[in-house]
Amino acid sequence: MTDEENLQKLNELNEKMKRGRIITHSDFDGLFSALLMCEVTGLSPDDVVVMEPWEVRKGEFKFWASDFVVDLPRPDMPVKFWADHHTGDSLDNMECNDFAYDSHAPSAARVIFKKFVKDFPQIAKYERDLEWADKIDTASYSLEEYKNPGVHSQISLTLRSLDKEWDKDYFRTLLKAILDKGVEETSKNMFVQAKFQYKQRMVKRYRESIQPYLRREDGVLIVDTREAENYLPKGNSIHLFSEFTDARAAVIISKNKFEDITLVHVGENPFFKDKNKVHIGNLMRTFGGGGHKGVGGCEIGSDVDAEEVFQKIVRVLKKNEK
Ligand SMILES: [Mn+2]
Repeated sequence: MTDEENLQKLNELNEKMKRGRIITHSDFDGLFSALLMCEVTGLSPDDVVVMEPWEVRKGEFKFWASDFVVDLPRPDMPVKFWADHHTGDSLDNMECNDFAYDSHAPSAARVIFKKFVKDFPQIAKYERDLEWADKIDTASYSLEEYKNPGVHSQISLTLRSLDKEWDKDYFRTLLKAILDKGVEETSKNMFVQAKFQYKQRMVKRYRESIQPYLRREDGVLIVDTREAENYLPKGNSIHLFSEFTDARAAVIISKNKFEDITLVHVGENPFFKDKNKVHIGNLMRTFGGGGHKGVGGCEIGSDVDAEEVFQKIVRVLKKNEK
């Protein structure tokens, strides 16, 4: 690169740093949080960075003071704006940030909407979509709605594939489309529909492939794939409860052999929430993870006895006390 090109790159970066970025989570709530922030800040989907909560907690990502961070844990440095609703973040030393935090809000998008709708009435049109951001983030839909997903759930299902980098491009493309023509039209897109159909086939395959690793202890479903030889499709506890409607909660434990990390995902039965009394997010926090009342997870490093942690989690869920 010539000096002139270098200088141009630097100037571009400088401009970008002045404007800031929208840093968001890769799920449906993250999508809508970013959408609202695009409307409020005037930033474009190209300024959106998609991340996972654990990437923020790791502390390796370099935030800018000009960033808007949404539906993610609080960054370890002051940013321009932060909004979230997950339990587990401390609000100490917040003087330097503008922020919106409500651990009881059903979605981060809801937190953002509440904060800005008065000053930015153009976001009022997303009211109905937000109800779905709430529903999807808290898994508050009915068994019927799960079996026959509407447009919002369809889009939500398409957000994650096995290719993370590609997912990020897709996320920004979706943002552009929704800003342009709304959820309904976007969901009809041939490409979105193809992804949705594919995902549904994957869910079916997930259910089939975990059968040998699935057991039931009292009202708790356990999927333990730590010893699985073959690659298994990724799935989520919600896909189990449509079959086992009378189970209270599910624990999915797997191992990332490359990084020597044990992953635990816990979810309550979303179709019968009142059955499970345990606050799963709080339970996960005691093991360095996090989440909400009804869903959470943690990563166990090789320095900790994963089996012991796993047994503890199962014991608490079986006891089923508040
Ligand atoms: Mn969220």
